[in-house]
Amino acid sequence: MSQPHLSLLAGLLLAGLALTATAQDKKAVTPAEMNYQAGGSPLGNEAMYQSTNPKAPPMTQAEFDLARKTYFERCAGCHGVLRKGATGKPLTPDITLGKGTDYLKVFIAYGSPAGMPNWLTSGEMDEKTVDVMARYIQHDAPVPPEFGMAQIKQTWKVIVPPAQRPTKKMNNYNIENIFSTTLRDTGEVALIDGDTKKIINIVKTGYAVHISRTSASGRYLFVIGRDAKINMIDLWMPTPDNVAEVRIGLEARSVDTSKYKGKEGDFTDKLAIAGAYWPPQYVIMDGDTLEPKKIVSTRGMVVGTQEYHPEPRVASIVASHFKPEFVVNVKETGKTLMVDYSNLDALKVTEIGSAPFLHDGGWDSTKRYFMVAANNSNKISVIDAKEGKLAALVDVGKIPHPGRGANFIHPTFGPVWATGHLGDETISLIGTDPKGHKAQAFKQVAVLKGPGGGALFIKSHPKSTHLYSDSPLNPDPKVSQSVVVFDIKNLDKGYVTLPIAEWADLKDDGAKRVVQPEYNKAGDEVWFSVWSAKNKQSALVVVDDKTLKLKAVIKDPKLITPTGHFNVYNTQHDVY
Ligand code: DHE
Repeated sequence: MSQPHLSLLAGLLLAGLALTATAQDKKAVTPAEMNYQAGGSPLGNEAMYQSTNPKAPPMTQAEFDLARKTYFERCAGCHGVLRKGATGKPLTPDITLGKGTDYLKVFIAYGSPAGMPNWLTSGEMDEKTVDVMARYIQHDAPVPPEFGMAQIKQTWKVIVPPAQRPTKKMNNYNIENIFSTTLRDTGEVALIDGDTKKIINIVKTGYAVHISRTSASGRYLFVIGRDAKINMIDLWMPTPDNVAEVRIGLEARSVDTSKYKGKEGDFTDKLAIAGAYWPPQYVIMDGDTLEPKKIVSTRGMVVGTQEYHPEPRVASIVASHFKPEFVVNVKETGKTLMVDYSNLDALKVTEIGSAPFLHDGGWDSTKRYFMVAANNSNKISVIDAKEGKLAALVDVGKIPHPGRGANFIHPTFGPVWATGHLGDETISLIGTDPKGHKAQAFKQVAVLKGPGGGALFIKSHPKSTHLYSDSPLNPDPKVSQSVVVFDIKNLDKGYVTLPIAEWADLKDDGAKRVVQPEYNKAGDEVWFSVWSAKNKQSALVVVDDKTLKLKAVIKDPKLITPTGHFNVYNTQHDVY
C-alpha cells in the first residue's frame, strides 16, 4: 500500500474510532463472543444472485464470489445472513453507501472498540479481500436460496428401512452409557462405550455436528450438522450406524424428537423436529424414517418493537414432557413457540414472547420450566410448559450461555438452575421451586464467581455434589484449558481448578480448549473434550467425580476436533 493511502487510512481510522466511541454502548462485543459467533456458515458454498446497485462501486463476478464466501465464513454469524444486524451492526446499503469504500476499509482492516475484529492487522484478511469486502457491503445483500419440500425430499434417504432393522438389541453394549461425541471438522460423530472407553464406531454425518439428541425410547440417536443434515443412528444394530438422513435447510443447529406419552396419545419415537438458521424454518419429520412432513417458517415480528424480521433463526428445541409439544426458540424475534404436534394437519402453535436473542437452554429439575438464554438481553426466559406461558424473565450476567444449564439443590435456596456467561465471570443461580421456595422462585438467588468470561457449558447431576463450569473462549489459555468445580455444599468456598488439558498430556501445542462437562449415566464420572485444531492431537478426559482426580484419557488418531459429547441416558431423560 502506498504511503499517502496509509495516512489517509490512519486519518479515517481516527474518525472511525471517534464515531464508534460514541456509538459504543454497553453491548460492545467481547473477543470471546466474537470468536463464538464467527464459527463459519456453510451458506458461503451456495450460489447466489449478484444484484448490482448502480450507486455502489462496481465488482466483477470473481470479486463478488470471493466476498460472498468470505462474508459467510467470517461475518454472517454477527451481522446476519441478510446483513440486517444481529450481534453486529446492520450492514445494508442504506447505511454503508453513505460511509464510502475508504471508511469501510478502515473499519474492516482495523476493527472497532465495539467489537469489530481487525481483519487486516490480525492477518486473517489481505488488503485485496478488505477492499473487496468494503465494496461488497455497499451492494444489496445476496439472498441464499430457499429450501422447501422438494429440496428436502431430494436429500432424504432411508438407508435401512424400519422393516429391515433389528427387532431387538443386537449388541452387548450398555447403550444407555454410550457417548456421542462430535468430531467437528471431519463431519463425523464418535460413538464411545462409556464403560470401556473404547470407540464403538465413527459415523459419517453432516459437517460440524452441533448437537446429538436421543429418541424417547433411547434406541435412536439424532445428530444435526451445521449444514442442516440430520443423521439418525440405530443403537440396536450390531454396530450402531446410520439408518436415515435428510437435510432440512442450508444451515442449522438443533434437533429433537417427540417424548410425550399421555392422554392425547403415545408419541414416543413418533416424530422428529429440526430447526434451521437458513432458511428460517423448522421441519417436523417422521421419527422412524426422517420423512419430512411439515415445514413452518419463523419469519415474522420481533417481540417488543413488533418490527418485521426476515431471518429469525431457530435456536434450541426441546420436547415437552407435559404435552404433545415441541418447544421451539426463535432467536431474533425473541419468541418461544409451543408447537402442538398432535395433529400436523391442524398445527396449533402457542407463541410466547420474551426477549431476544433466544439461544440455548434446558429444563429445570421437574422438566416443567424451560430456562432459555436471551443472550442479547442478559436475561433467562422461564417458559412454563404446563401452562404454556412465560413464568418470568430473570436478569442475569452478561451474555448467559448455559448449554442445558445445571440443576442442583442449594443448601439455602432449594432447587436452583445455573448458567454461566460468555461476557463475564459470574455464574447465576436461579430458584426453580415456586411451591417449596416461593420467595426465591425465578429470581437470581446467588451469584458465584468463576475464573473469567468465555464460559459455554455448566453441568451437575442429581447424584453429584459438584458443579462444573468450562471457559473455552476465555483468552487466557490457563483458563480455557481447565475447568472449575464448586462443592455444592460449600459454595462460598469458591472453586477448585482442574487442569484438564494438562492431564490429557497431548503431544502438540494446540489450542486445547476444554469443552462441555458431561456426566456418565451413573453420575460418578465427568467427561470433557480437549479440542485442538484439525491437524493437532485432541483427546477426551474423564474425571472421577468423587475424588476430582483423573480417571482416564481417551486418545485416538480418529478423535479429531472433539467438541460436544452427549451421554445417551442423560440426554434421553434430560438429566443435567
Ligand atoms: Fe453451539 C448448543 C448455536 C458456537 C458447541 N449451539 C447450541 C444451541 C444453539 C447453538 C442454538 C442449542 C441447540 C439445542 O439445544 O437445541 N453455537 C450456536 C451458534 O450459533 C454459535 C454461536 C456460532 C456458530 O457458528 O455455530 C455456536 N457451539 C458453538 C461453538 O463454537 C461450539 C463450542 C463448537 C462448535 O461445534 O461449533 C458449540 N453448541 C455446542 C454444543 C451445544 C451447543 C456442544 C450443546 C450443549 C448441550 O449441552 O446441550
